[in-house]
Amino acid sequence: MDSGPVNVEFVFSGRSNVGKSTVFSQLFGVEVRKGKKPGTTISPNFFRYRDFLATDLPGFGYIRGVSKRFSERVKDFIVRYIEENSDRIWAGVVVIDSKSFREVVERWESRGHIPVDVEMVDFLKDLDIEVFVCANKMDRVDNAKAALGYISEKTGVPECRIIPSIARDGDVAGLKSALRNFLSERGRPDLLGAFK
Ligand SMILES: Nc1nc2c(ncn2[C@@H]2O[C@H](COP(=O)(O)OP(=O)(O)OP(=O)(O)O)[C@@H](O)[C@H]2O)c(=O)[nH]1
Ligand SMILES: [Mg+2]
Repeated sequence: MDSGPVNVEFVFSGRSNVGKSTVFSQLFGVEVRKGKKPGTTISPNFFRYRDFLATDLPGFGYIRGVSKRFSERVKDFIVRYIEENSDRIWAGVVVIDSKSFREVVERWESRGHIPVDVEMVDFLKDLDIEVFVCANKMDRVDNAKAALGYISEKTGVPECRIIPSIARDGDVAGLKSALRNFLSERGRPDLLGAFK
């Protein structure tokens, strides 16, 4: 039944250890490996429903205990995967750790670099993929409003597309409804059953 072509795909991307796999399993009700250590997801996790596919990509950025060369290969894989499937990828969910986001951005900017999360958002936009930012680990943030505003300012994604979550505690309701609304607006309410 689910063996025909995939026409609609959502990808979940972001730095290592931000909670991508936790978000993914909460949204779709599937068990995937979640880790204490960064670099838990080495190859993607897939969830299929009719002609819809959700893909939990490996994390990018520094991975502890893993060579720089391997990290580069993971990054190349992610970029190639998204480019090759861009025609069917309707949405990219960039998951971030709301607590460490500011610190990471400041570190990269102080070195004159573009933060990888920002780079990923721009990369998706260039491919005409709709971007949602999942601001995860909100339990570790004191001032939610300030944190969400900062994320919006740095990524250039409007605040209505910056969606807070605490995936560890099962709180992904905001992201779930945003993605469901998006499918409905795009004429595919038949795919709403993909969500838990
Ligand atoms: N405090 C807190 N921890 C969380 C939250 N969501 C996930 N975590 C924890 O973050 C750690 C990493 O979670 P994963 O889902 O494996 O992260 P990932 O982004 O898939 O990691 P990689 O596959 O290595 O890229 C785990 O210990 C989770 O329990 C959250 O909302 N709050
Ligand atoms: Mg993972």
